Amino acid sequence: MNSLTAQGLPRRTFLGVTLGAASAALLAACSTPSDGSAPSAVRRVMSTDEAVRAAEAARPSSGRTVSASLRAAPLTANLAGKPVQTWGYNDAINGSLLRGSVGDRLEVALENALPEPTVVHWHGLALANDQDGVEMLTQKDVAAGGSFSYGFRLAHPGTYWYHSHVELQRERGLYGPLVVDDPSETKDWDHEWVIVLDDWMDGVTGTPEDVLKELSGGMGGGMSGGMGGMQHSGTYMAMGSMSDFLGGDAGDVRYPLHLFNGRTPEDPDTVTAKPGDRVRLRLINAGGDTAYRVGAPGLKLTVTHTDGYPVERKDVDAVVLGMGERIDALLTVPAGWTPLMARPEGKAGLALGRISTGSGKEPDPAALPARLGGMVVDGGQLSSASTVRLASRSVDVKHTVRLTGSMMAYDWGLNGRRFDMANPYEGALEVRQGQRVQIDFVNEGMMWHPMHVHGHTFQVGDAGARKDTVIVRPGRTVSVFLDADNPGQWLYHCHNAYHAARGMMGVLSYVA
Ligand SMILES: [Cu+2]
Repeated sequence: MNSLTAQGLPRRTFLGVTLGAASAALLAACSTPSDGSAPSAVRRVMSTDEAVRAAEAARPSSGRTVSASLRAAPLTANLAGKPVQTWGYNDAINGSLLRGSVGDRLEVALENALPEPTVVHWHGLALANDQDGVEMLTQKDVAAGGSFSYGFRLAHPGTYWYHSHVELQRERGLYGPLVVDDPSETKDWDHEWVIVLDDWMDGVTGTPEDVLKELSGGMGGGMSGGMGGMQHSGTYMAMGSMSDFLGGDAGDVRYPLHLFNGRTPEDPDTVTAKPGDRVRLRLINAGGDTAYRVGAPGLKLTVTHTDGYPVERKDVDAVVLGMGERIDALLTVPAGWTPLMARPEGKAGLALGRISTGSGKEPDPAALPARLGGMVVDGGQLSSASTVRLASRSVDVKHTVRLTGSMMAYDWGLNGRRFDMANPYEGALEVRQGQRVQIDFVNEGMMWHPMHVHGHTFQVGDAGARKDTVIVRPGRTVSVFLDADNPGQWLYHCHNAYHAARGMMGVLSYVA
């Protein structure tokens, strides 16, 4: 059952560095090509290099600075009528909305009041490499009780988000939305609704660490003699979560709650509007192991953007977002109450928000349809707007990334390798500034993966959407293209928190 692991690949060579030696990852190192050929000496473009500063200086500048602060700390939230101990930014699950315009410099003062180190990653932004917030690779961890000042230019408009890049911290409440406005955009909507969805278990049935411990035992943990394993189901492990839309296993983890802007359906986020108003939805999936299918029963959504970038508009009945993805859509409000539902794909549960025009009867969550059908799309199935489509040119370098591992052994990896922060460049995807890069994500397993690349917005196929996170279904290959225009060392990984925690990560490495 576990034939897709590191067979035939060279044994990992440990350099003998420890995780405490943060500087090890910040030094240029020899690389071991993924094809097993002899290591070659290359010069890596590090976050402290002049090329990184030059790229930042070349970004648009409005001359304005937007300042914000984030305090990461333990907190008590109220979920479904019960107090829940967790961690979040600025004393909330789902942190403050951070917002600026293209060209603004965003400065964020992070205070770490957690009992352990943290970092903040700015998901989807093409920013300076040394501000990307990846522990070890682009910055030293911010120690418990410490602080760090992030500062970078906002290069592109759109819907983004920020989160701790210590993966299991994100599974608490350490995330929030980030919107970059385009001053030249014509507003064809009356209201805006920023919506962050999340699968929640922390403090209710256990902790993210409890989940990872159980999952790491593998699905085979309850098997005897290799028979009957499919019946095994643990405290947290979800068995039989299947989605036709996602092509197989939908997820690994059961969740007692699904949150819509940090709230449960008993106490839903509600916006008020007039009949006929248009609402711009900015949907963000902050979940750890859950894709959400979002829609308003009986109403069409006009999809306008995914991962911040415009698409050819499309009218659909529902959208699906993998973890880390965003979709913007317009919704025209009818008179009465409009439930906006997010059903966890392949799992039971509901995240819910509502629009009210001040008349009619409030929707009963229990009476909402179990399934949102009709025309359903995910962001990776859309076409890019012509204004953001990559110029046609030949590919300079092509990398193949096999998505490997299985739920059986819970040995998720890339090209059969578990990421090792002590040796981050092993198997790195090497690129040079100015190249057109093709990355083929080849899913060899039985489960989908939302693949995310830091610091870049790739294009899916020849004319597909511009994205930074794309769903790769089992048995399928998704080819993405990007222009290597943001020098540095960038993580790329599965945005399933538990897959990433098990090592489904690698580095997109600029070399000179
Ligand atoms: Cu994954």
